[in-house]
Amino acid sequence: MIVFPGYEESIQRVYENKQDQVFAHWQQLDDTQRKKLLTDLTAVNFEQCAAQFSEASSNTAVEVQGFGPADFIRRPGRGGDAAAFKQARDTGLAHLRAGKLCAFVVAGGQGSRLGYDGPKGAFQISPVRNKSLFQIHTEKLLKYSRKYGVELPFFIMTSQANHEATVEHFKQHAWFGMNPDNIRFFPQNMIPSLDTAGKLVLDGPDSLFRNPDGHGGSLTALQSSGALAEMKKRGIETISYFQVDNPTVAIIDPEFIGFHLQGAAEVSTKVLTKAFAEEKVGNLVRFDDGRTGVVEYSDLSPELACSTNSDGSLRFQAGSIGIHLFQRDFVERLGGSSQFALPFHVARKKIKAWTPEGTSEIDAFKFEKFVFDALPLASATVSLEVLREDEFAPVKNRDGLDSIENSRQLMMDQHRRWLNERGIEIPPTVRTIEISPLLAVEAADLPAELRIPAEANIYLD
Ligand code: UD2
Repeated sequence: MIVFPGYEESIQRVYENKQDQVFAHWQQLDDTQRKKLLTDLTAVNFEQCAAQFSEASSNTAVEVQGFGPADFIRRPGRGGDAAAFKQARDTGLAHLRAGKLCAFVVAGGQGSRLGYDGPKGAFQISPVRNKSLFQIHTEKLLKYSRKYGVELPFFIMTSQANHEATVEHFKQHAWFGMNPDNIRFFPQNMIPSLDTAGKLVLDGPDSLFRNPDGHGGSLTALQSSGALAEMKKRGIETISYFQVDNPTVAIIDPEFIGFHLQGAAEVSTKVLTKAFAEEKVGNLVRFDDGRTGVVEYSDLSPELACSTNSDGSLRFQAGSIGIHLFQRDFVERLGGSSQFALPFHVARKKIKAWTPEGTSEIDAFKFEKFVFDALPLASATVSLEVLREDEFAPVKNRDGLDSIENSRQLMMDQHRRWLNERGIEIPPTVRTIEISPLLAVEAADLPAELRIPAEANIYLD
């Protein structure tokens, strides 16, 4: 057994769990490297690794049974009750104006799929001014804040890969006008990947191969980073959760908040009608025991995804788009109890593993938590329908589906619709158009007397 002062217990645990292959090159390491490797190993939860491996290797793919489609609140004009929406709005506004809301974005991802080497949130996307996703979201919050006369703190989950670059992006742009005291960054946790024999893998002589623990890890990271405690101190009761890659998300939505509160929900979620059967969004389901949940597109068989009702509509038509509300005390309960822990989803992927003989590609298991697995753990949930054109323009890929171009076009379409709604004429010369969130986060914010010059590129602020 190797020895290193101060790490006796950790070393023993590594041997007890038969993971001492990570010490094969011990003699070649200097003391700094040894300490670094042992620090990584000290953070490993070996029991959890063993349980994850046993599940991953037993090949128990998620069984596509035991659930059916779930119901949701429909919008007025699509079967919903306009009076209920008005009432929900009033309830939501009161909660919001009382300072009980904050915004929370999961932004651990990198822009690699967009061909951008940096935090995804720093990717520049707006059609005229080329604002980054972070700028759009922050300016929206500033606008909501002014509009509703209340401070709206912004919590941002980063990852180890992009934490510093994210903070730097905000610093360089003077926090996009927001008071930095109201912005809090914290990185998500990482967990070890395992090879197909359940062994820990190295990604360098002194470091374990680890991957971010998924956006489901955000709920534990909120707790461990102290963000939840800060929310409590600020009197925040409800967390408005969204994904960084969606520039049209209505971050603060009084109707959604109102329905959430009226339903005494601990978690609520927004859904839209899927564009096609196998669209890459989660599927809103009702489990046989009555609980609501989401089954990820990759876990729903093509047969079920494509199954239809007698009128030809999709059986699983409600798609989850990663917009949720969480009660703070529910997240506290989740973070503080292993009973409520979210399950891990496993993906078999190629990874670059380091060994003393060199680096090579190997098959490995990566583990991730999905935040929507919190839904079935809640005592009550609310699912609200939104319109795709109002709230969903994800930018995922350089080209093809959910492309950069698509997302820009959807933003422009939304802004054109707002102007039309307000009766503001758009001259035929206009090719690209962008409304600053600081001017409007919905049509009603636009001054009806606004005049648009006959030019090609229009930016309204
Ligand atoms: C996600 C949803 C899908 C649908 C779709 C809508 C999951 C598993 N899938 O699919 O159901 O709602 O979005 O756009 O939720 N992130 C982190 N840390 C992580 C992993 C992800 O911060 O460890 C962030 C990431 O920066 C992004 C968001 O979570 O903002 C979504 O992640 P994704 O792009 O991997 O999810 P996707 O598109 O497969």
